[in-house]
Amino acid sequence: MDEKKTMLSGIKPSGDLTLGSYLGPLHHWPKMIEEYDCYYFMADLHAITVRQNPADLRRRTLEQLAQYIACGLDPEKCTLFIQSHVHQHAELGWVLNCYAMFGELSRMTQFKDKSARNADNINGGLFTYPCLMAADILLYQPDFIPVGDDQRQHVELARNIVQRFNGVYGDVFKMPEPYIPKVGARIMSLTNPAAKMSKSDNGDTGRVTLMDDPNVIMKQFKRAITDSDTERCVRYDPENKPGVANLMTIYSSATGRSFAEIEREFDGLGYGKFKPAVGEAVVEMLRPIQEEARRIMADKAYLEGVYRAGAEKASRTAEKTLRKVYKKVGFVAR
Ligand code: AQP
Repeated sequence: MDEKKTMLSGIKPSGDLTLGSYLGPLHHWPKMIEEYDCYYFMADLHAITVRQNPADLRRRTLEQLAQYIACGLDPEKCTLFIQSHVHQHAELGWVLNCYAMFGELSRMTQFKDKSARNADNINGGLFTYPCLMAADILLYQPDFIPVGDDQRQHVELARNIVQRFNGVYGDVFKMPEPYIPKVGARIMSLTNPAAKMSKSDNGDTGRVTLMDDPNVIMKQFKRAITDSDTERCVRYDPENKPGVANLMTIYSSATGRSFAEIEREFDGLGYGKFKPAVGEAVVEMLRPIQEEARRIMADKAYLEGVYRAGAEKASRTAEKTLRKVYKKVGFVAR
């Protein structure tokens, strides 16, 4: 019998995957598939809380799948699927809407941030998407979920929903535990180290995408913000030198070197040598991923096979949970 624990994660195809998407969640995922029964998805239902160009959304969803595989997610060893292909997400999402409180949803900092950024489109989905996220998680009864620290609040909400729902109907959902990786947990914008590097910041010079040309990557790093003090030395001090700390985090993730080793390596060399070195390390880290992603993207039949098989497998698991929920709340069986 398969004793592997289950885990699940997804990324919205709301923009091209960035270095933040990679060093935050994505590069941890392949290590997980040996140990856990993993479900990874393209969260297209979540992407439409912000208006998307339909052709771009379709293209990015498939590119994201190709990039997942290129980053080491072997479809034979984990389940890769497109969220909208597994209808149980939207269905359970609705049910959970009825078990989340207006007050709880109003407190979500992401809702506040996103409504401020999309003042002309503060739609209902933006408000209730944490319920859909709870459904994404709970359908698969995972043991834990890897999340960036900005998603911690959503996992808390999912846990509240579980407590509330199980309190009424018995043990329906497994209580999910958040897993927050330590190094590389949060990659900041190269031009504004106070803001996270985001996929949807179009035209932002602070962003590096997974598929950026090496010349573009080098240019972005050469103009990255370091700090304004006169010391100009490479030292890990996130509070006083957030730009340098961000670059050190990126360099450390790309090379496997510790912060102490990096400080020694650039001792007395200043930022003029450090910034291009970070750029080169990133170019080298991404090179094999880019080549593999291009190769996979060219094989549409293969990609289609992967997402169809993934949706079938995910649906089978998700349906078991949904049926149980429908029965518990009192829906007549089909
Ligand atoms: N810069 C980042 N550093 C570390 N982790 C990051 N994540 C996103 N950006 C960084 C983590 O990626 C997971 C999935 O992200 P998502 O696309 O579902 O949501 P998001 O956090 O809203 O990502 P973006 O890039 O900021 O999207 P947009 O621009 O559309 O809002 C999450 O675990 C997240 O922490």
